[in-house]
Amino acid sequence: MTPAVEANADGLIGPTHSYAGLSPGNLASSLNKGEASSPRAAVLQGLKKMRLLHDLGLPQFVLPPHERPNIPFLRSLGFGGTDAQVLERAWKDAPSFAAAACSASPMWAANAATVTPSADAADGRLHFTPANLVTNLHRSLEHEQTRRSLQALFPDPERFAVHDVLSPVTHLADEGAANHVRLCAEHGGEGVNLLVWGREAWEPWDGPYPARQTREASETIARRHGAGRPVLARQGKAAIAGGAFHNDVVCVGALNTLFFHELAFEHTAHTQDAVRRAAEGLFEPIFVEVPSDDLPLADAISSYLFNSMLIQVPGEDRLTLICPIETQENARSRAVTEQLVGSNGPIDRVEFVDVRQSMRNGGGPACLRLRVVMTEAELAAANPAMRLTPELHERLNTWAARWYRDTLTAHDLADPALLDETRGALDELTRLLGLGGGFYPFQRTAT
Ligand code: SUG
Repeated sequence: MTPAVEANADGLIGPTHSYAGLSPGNLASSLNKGEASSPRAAVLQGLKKMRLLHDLGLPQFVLPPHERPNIPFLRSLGFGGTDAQVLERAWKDAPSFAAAACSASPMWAANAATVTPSADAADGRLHFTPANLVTNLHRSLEHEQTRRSLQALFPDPERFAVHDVLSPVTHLADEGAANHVRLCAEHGGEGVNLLVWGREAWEPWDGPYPARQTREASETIARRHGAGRPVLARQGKAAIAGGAFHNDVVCVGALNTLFFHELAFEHTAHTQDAVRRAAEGLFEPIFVEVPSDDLPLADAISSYLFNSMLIQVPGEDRLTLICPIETQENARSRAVTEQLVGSNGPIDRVEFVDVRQSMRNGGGPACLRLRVVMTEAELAAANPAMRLTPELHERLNTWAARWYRDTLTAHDLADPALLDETRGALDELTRLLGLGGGFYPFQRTAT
């Protein structure tokens, strides 16, 4: 076995971070629609979380925001003229498309891709399939640039396989790592890949909210990555109806521990048995299930207890749960964390982080990061300019303070000055992260 560590690649929150109510079934997104946002506070909160993980000793990478407003998309809808005119006309004639074109949703890197570490892959490479995110228009605009970011971060094809997105059709609707949990004895050892889906490709769907992942999408990814020991499990229908639009809203796992809400899976006992069988000869899974009686689903979702990062701090035996501050503010969720720490179970520490700006769009600490299990050689082959160091952290803080607006309303998104600001910010970022020329569409076309 080649030893490996768990790295995180977080989506750097973009300058158009806003509350546009774009995601049905994501209760926070709907609830906060139309509120003013603070892009500057948002990006600084995200950077602070990245810094915490770095300081705890986990390798931390930065995934750049995408170009928004997405002028090429608006042009594809037939809007013409200068870029400023395109934006203005789109907001006037097709405001829903314009709002989608402005979303900073690539920040939620747990949806960037599904990852298979080299220890699990048939060909010994580290695999990524960018998620097509077809369920929501604004998110379906991400995968092309996401693929470019992943290729910039993981450039060596001998070690890394960055696949094409699954065909962007509803039958293969895919939301990436938010619906995948890898369990193992040690990061570098072989693992069990739990892939959670919400509906089948041809199943008539009658839930109140969309089920964003199909079984066929999960199966396809396992097949193309050559992922060993896949376990397919159905997301609880009641969980989706209650606002768990991704499995990671009600479940998180690390090493041999799966921490989840009673309603997370449609067939809980069956799922546990399947994980146990798949883990035979490797490890004994530990299931930490929180019953609805202790924590009603509505509290789990509003407080995002399970959208926490479950990590092993280097040098420690047991696990640390990094929760959003909203978990601490909810008496029932806080009680669960206290019970965990006091129970002598697998989780012995809880930390709280403030990512409120992202939380108000339904994105907790776990949504903001893509977990990538990496060997020393893979770490050495990753783009060093995209790895967070205290110096880069400092530079990004300064950069954000210079370019990002303190407040942003829906009205401001139509402001042509925002185009110049966001492009100025991204141009500078391209240099800070060593992304090379022509990384963004606006850098490839004369305006
Ligand atoms: O896809 N919110 C995102 C939140 C993604 C959270 N990710 C994970 N659970 N891994 C979504 O629903 C809201 C944007 C808006 O309404 O302005 C949004 O896209």
